[in-house]
Amino acid sequence: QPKKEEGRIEMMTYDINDISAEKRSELLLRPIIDSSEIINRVTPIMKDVRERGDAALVDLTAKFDRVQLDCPTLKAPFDEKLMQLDPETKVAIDQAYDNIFKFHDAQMDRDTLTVETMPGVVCTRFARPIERVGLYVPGGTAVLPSTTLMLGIPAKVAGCSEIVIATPPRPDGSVVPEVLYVAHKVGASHVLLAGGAQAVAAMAYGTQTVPKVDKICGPGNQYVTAAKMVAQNDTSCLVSIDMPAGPSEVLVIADKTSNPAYTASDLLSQAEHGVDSQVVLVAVDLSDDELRAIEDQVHIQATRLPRVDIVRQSIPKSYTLKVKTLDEAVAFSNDYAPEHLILHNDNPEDLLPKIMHAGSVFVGPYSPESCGDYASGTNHTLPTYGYSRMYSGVNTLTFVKHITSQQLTADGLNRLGDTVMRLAEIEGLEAHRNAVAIRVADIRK
Ligand code: HSO
Ligand code: ZN
Repeated sequence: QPKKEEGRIEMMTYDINDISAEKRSELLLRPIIDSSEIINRVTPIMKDVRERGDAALVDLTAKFDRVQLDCPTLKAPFDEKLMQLDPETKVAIDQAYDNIFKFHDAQMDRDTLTVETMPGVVCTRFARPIERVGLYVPGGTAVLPSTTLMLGIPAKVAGCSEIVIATPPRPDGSVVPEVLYVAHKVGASHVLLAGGAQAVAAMAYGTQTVPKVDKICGPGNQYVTAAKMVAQNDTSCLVSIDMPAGPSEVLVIADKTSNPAYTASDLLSQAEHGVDSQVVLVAVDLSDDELRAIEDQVHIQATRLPRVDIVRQSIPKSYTLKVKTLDEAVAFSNDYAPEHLILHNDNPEDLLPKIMHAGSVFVGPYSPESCGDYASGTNHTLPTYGYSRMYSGVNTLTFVKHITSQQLTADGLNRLGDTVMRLAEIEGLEAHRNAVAIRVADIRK
């Protein structure tokens, strides 16, 4: 590896054909999170909220957010004065809302699935909304009205009857107006001004002013994630969660046809999220000069960013992997299972059939991740940490469950009866066998 220049914002570089199998495995790993320690820290916080409700929320918000609230909850209808936006912001949110609504509305499962598996044996499946949902909108280093859109719209489309949104208050104790505007648009019933484990606990157990919910969704820091996992494992509150979450991440595949400035801009839009953001560039058969052009752009663009201090920490922890072929790139990406995958190669759409694991894919030079983060229509709450191997991002069906039903005719039961009776016999469950036998005896009389 060539020596790094002092002060240059640069990723590490590896060549897939020079590294050992161990190194390749290591590059696929995310930072290890010691969840037991974090769980030990969130458990007493959650117990406090469970026992003391709103009083605990007020105390914990004073302690962690340094904000003194009289009441932690806003109830719909929300005060219009608290959601005043400048006209351009309102137009932008409304446009994003419409696109996200369109894409998520199209995902809704409105038809009953009906299959006659045998003559007289009819099985159906139909969707019902999860009634009460809690949506966590993080605060932290950036305000995130976009996350309110990404969680609130699918919940609304699914038909959830109670939408509770939790978000940390601003330093003056007020709610971010953009968040409240979106909360209003999606028909939220409550906005809880709290963050962290205390917000999750309030929604999981309910308080004097916060309704208890059935499912908690949304990204958050390690404490939020740990609290969601604790709540999910606590059968006394009977709550489910969307998915485990880790730091946000992107993998970009770039070949000779890619625009170095575009590629760098995509790497940086991920790197600015946080010091723990994961950024990977897979460079396909690039010459030293071609790679250097991307690296130069990363450095130049990074130094101009207001969040350069965050990027200075996240970029050096990130890496470029040099590969010879597109197939090597895809194989690595599938093993990494990124949250976001950006394709800056020739005929990028041809690669899609080979992509096995990714939260969301951004195809070609004019599809920056930023569009999916905000406004094109897809959801930005996506599986991180390699969980895109088995989890989908948040979507309309996140807020829906399915019920199945069946109806057999006498003829159907007559045809199926012997099979069921035989299987019941094998399992030694005589009452099961009898429930069929008693009917079949009548039918066959
Ligand atoms: N890229 C983030 C989402 C986001 N970006 C919100 C900007 N605002 C995680 O997918
Ligand atoms: Zn983003």
